Amino acid sequence: MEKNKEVARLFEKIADMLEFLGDNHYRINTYRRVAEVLSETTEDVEELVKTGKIHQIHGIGESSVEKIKEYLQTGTVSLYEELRQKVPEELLELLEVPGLGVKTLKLAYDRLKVKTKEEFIRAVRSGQLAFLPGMGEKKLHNILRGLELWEKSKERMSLLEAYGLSKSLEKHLESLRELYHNLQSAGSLRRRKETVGDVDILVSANRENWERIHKYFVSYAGVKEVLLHGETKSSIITQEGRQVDLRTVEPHQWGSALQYFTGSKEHNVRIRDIARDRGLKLSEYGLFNVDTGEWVAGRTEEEVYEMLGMEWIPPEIRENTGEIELALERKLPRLVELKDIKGDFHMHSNWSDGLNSLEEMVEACYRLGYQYMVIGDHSQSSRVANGLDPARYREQFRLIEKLREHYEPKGFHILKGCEVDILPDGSLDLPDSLLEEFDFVVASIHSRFNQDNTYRILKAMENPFVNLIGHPTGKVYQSREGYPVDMDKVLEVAKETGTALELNTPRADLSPENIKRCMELGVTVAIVTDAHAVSHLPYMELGVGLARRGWAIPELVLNTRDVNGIREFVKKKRRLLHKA
Ligand code: DGT
Ligand code: CA
Ligand code: CA
Ligand code: ZN
Repeated sequence: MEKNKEVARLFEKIADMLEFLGDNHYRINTYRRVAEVLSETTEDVEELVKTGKIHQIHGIGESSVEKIKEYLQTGTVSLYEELRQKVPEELLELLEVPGLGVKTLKLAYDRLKVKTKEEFIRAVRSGQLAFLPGMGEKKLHNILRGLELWEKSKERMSLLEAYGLSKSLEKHLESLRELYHNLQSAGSLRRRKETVGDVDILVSANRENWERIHKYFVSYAGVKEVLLHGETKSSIITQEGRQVDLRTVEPHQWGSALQYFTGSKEHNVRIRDIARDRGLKLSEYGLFNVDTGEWVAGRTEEEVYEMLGMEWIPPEIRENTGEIELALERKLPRLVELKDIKGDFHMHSNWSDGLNSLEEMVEACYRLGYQYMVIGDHSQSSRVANGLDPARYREQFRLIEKLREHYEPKGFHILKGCEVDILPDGSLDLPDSLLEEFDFVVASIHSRFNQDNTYRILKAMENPFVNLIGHPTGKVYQSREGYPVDMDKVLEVAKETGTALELNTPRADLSPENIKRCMELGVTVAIVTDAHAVSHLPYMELGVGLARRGWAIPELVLNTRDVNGIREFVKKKRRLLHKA
C-alpha cells in the first residue's frame, strides 16, 4: 500500500499548491478528495488501475484517473511539475502546523520573500511576521503555539501512526514466514502509549536465518535511510522520517526479550531488582541463576514473571505505578479486552462528513463480529461536517429501519444515533422531541471552546436523552491540547446522571489518569473509534489498549454490555431524570 500513500501525498500537494495560487475551491477539493479516498481504501491503487475498478470509485473522476495512471507509469504528474515552478514547495510543508493556513504563508512569501520552512520559522520567532497586515497578537500567539506542537509531533508519532507503520512492516516480513517463530512489536507501541518514539519489532528465529531476515527488513519499500544493518539489530528511517528497529533473538529467548524490549524502563528496573533479590539475573537473553550461571527461564513472558513469583502483567500497565506490588500478591484486576467489546458508539457515514455510505459502515461493523453499532452523524450546526437537520435524520431512520430487516435476523442491531452539537449556551442542537426518538445520543462540543465548557458539558449531561459525552476534554493528539474543563465536576455529574464519558481513540482524548478516576468513582467509559471511514473501525483495538492503560475494567466499559444492556442504560437515565 506504499503506492497508495505516494499517490495520495502527491494529490494532497497539488491541492495545496493550487490553493496557494488561489485556484477555485471546487478544483482544489477534487484533488483532496482523491487523496482521502486513496489513503482510506484497503485496495492497492495499482490493482485498481489494472482491473479498471478505479473508474467505479466514487470521488475519483476521469481526469484524476489519468493523472494516477501517469504517475504509475512515469513516477510523476506533469501538472505537479508545472506547479513546482510557480510555488515554494517546501514552504507548503508547513501546512501541517496546526492553525497555520495558506493565507499566512502566502503573505510571508509575498511580503518577506520567505521561501523555506526555516526562513518562515525565523520570521515568526524574530517577530518580523508581526508587522504584516492582519497579524494580530492572538494570531501570532496561535502560530507560535502551533509551531511548538508541530515540532514536538515531529519527534514522536501518534499511536495510530505507529500502529499503521508496524502493521505495514509486519506485512512486509510476512513473506519470510517460514524463517521465524515469533514476530511482534514491543516498546511503547505494545504498551499502547499515546505517542511513540520509534517502533521496535522483535523476531525470534534460528540463528542461521537472521542474516536473511535483516537483509529483507532493510529492503522495505518505504525506507529512506538505513541507519544500521546488523546481525542482531537493524534500524531504518521511513519516508515519513520515522524510525523502526528490528531485533532478532533465538526462539528460547523470546519471552525474556519481549519482556525486556516492551519496557517501560521504570518497570524493567524494578523487575530486575526483584530478580536479583532471588539470586537471579534477568536480561533480554533470559533469566539465569547468578551462582551457577544456569538458564532458568525465558521462553515466554508468563514463565519469566512466574519465576519471579508474580502473575503476568499486561503490557499497557507496565509503568511501575503499583502493578508490580499487585502482581506479587496476585491481585491484578482483569482489564477490559478486545474480545469483550460488543459494539461501537460513535461513527459517521457520508450522510455527514464520513467517507463511506451508511450501508458500508453497517456491513463493516457486522463483519467485525459486533452485536450492535450506533451510527452518529453530525447535527445541523456542524456546517463544515455537513450536519443533518431533523428532516434528514428522519430520512436516515427510514433507511436504518430498512437495513434492520436484513441484519436483525442475523442478531446484529443498528441503533439510531447522532452526535449532537453542544451549543455555546449549553443547549443542544436538536430538540428533545427528536432526541427522544434516537436509541443512543452522543453530545459533543465542536466550536467556541473559549466559552464555559464545563457548564456546557454539565448542562448537556442533565438532558435525559444524552447518553455519552463525546471527546470530553477536547484534546486532539499532538495538535490541540484540549479546552479547559473541570474534570472533577464532569465526573461527578456523569455519575449522578448515568451518562458515560467517551474515550475517543483517534484523539486519545480521555487520558489514562482520567480513566483511572472514572474507575475509582464508578463512572462508565465508552470506547469509540469516531470512524469516518470503514478503515477506521479496527482502531477499536487501540482504544481498548488506551483504556487498559487507565486500568479500565470490563464492568465500567459500556461496550462490554450486550444490546439489551445498552437499551437498559438509556432507559435508566430517562427514568431517572424524568422523575426529578
Ligand atoms: P519510545 O520509543 O520513546 O516511545 O519508548 P520505548 O519504551 O519504546 O523505548 P525504546 O524504543 O528506547 O526501547 C524499547 C524498550 O527497550 C524500552 O521500553 C525498554 C527497553 N530498553 C531500551 N533501552 C534500555 C535500557 O537502557 N535499559 C533498560 N532497562 N531497558 C531498556
Ligand atoms: Ca520504541
Ligand atoms: Ca527503539
Ligand atoms: Zn464524531
